[in-house]
Amino acid sequence: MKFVDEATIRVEAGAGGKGCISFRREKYVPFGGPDGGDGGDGGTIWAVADPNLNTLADFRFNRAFRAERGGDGEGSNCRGGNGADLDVPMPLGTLVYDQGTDELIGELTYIGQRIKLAQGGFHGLGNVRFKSSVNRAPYKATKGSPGEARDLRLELSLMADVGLLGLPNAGKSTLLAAVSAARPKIADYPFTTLYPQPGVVAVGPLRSFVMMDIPGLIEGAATGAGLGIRFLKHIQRTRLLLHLVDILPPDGSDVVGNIQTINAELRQFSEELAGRDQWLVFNKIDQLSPDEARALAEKAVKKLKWKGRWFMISGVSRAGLDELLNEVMDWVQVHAPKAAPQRLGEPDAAAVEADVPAEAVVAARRAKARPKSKVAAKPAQPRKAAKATRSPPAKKSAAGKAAKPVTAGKAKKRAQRVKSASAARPAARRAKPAVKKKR
Ligand SMILES: Nc1nc2c(ncn2[C@@H]2O[C@H](COP(=O)(O)OP(=O)(O)OP(=O)(O)O)[C@@H](O)[C@H]2O)c(=O)[nH]1
Ligand SMILES: [Mg+2]
Repeated sequence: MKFVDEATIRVEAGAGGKGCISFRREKYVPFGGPDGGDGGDGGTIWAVADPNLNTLADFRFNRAFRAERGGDGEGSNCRGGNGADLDVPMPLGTLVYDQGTDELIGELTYIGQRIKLAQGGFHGLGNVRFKSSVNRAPYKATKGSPGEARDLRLELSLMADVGLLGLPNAGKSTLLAAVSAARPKIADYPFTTLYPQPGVVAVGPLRSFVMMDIPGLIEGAATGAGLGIRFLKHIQRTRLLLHLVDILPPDGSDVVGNIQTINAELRQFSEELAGRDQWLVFNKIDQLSPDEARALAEKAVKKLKWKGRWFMISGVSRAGLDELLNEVMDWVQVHAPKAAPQRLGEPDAAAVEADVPAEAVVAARRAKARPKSKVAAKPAQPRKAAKATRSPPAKKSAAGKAAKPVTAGKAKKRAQRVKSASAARPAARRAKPAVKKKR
C-alpha cells in the first residue's frame, strides 16, 4: 500500500431541523393553543484517533464527510430527532489544519482522542416558544442554523520513541524486523524501504517502546537526492535517534565520512533534530571477529570525537541486541515526556513500580482524556454538602424587597404560632364529624 502522509478533506456538519407551526385541534378542546415542536440539532463531525490506522490512504478516495441534519419539529409538541454525530477515524499523529486559514485545529496524540472538526447546526424553534400573553396564537417558528462546513488539510507525522537513521543498506530494516513484529522489506540494494514503518519492541512485561524505520539518507538528500529528507519529519517526534552504521561498508567507503554525511543532512533538515540524543550503532559485526570489530568502532569514535554512547550489534546474528534494547528501554522510561499526554496503551513506569493493574492505568487516562463539559468543570460537591455550605438566600417580601432580619422576640412568637397550629391541626381533624351521605 502506498504511504500517504497528506490529504485534503471537506467536512459538512448537519443543519439544525426546522421548528414547526401547529395548533392543537381536538374535539371539546376549543382554542387548543400552539403546539409546534422544536427541530433537532444537526450532527457534529469529530476526528477520532484510531490505533489501527497507519496512513491517510483512505482519504484519497473518501474526501467528503457529511453529518446528518436534525429532524424537523412536529405538531403535538413533538421535537425533531437530533442528527447523528459522525466520527472520522484517523491515525495517531495526524495534524488537522484549516485549509483556508492554515490554522492548526488539533493533533491526535493518544488513542480515542476526539477533535471537533465541524459543529452541527442549532435547532429551529417551534411556535410554542413564541406564545405570550399578547400573542396566544403565534404564526412564527425559526429554521435551524446551518452546520459548519470547512476544508481541512490532514498531515501525518508518525510517532515513535526511537528513530532509526542511516545510509541505505546500513541494516535499519533488518534491525526492526529482528526486534519487533514488523516485517519491513529487506534487500541488499539501496532504498529498499520507501515509506516509514513503525514497530513495537517488547523488552519485557509492560516494557515496550516504538521504533521507526525510515528510508535511507544519502549525500545531497536535503536537495532531493535519493528519496530526499521529507521522511525525516517522521522521526521528528522521536526522542532518541539510533544512527546505524555499516562497520564494513561493501563499497569500501570511510565509516567516519558516512557518519558525518548523515549528520550534515540531518542538520540541513533541522538543527533541533540534529541536536537531539543520538547513539551510534555499529552494525554487521558478525562479519568480523569481536576484536576487529571493536578496534574499528573505537577508531571511528576517536576520530569523530564522539561524546555520546555507542554500541556494536548484528541484526542478523542478534549479537549485542539485548544490551542495546535494554539500554534504549531504560532511556525511554527515564525520559518519558511529562507534559505531553500519554497514549492509552503505553505502559506507565510509575504504575509498574507501584504494581498498579494496567487496566486501572488505562481507565484513569481515559477519564483524564475525556473532554470536560462546563457542568463537570464545577467543583464536584455532594448535594447536601453544597446546600449546607451555601448561605441562606435573602427572603423577598411580596413587594420584592429583602426581608428585614428577624429579631429574637419575633422568632419566639413565630415558633409559638407554628407550635400551636401543629397541635391544633390533628385535634381539629379528630373533631371533624364524619359527613353522612344523604340518600
Ligand atoms: N552480515 C550482515 N548483513 C546484514 C546485517 N544487517 C543487515 N544486513 C544486510 O544488509 C542488507 C541491507 O539491509 P536492510 O535492512 O534492507 O538495510 P536498510 O538500512 O533498511 O536499507 P534501505 O531500506 O535501503 O535504506 C541486506 O542484504 C541485509 O541482509 C547484519 O547484521 N549482518
Ligand atoms: Mg530498509
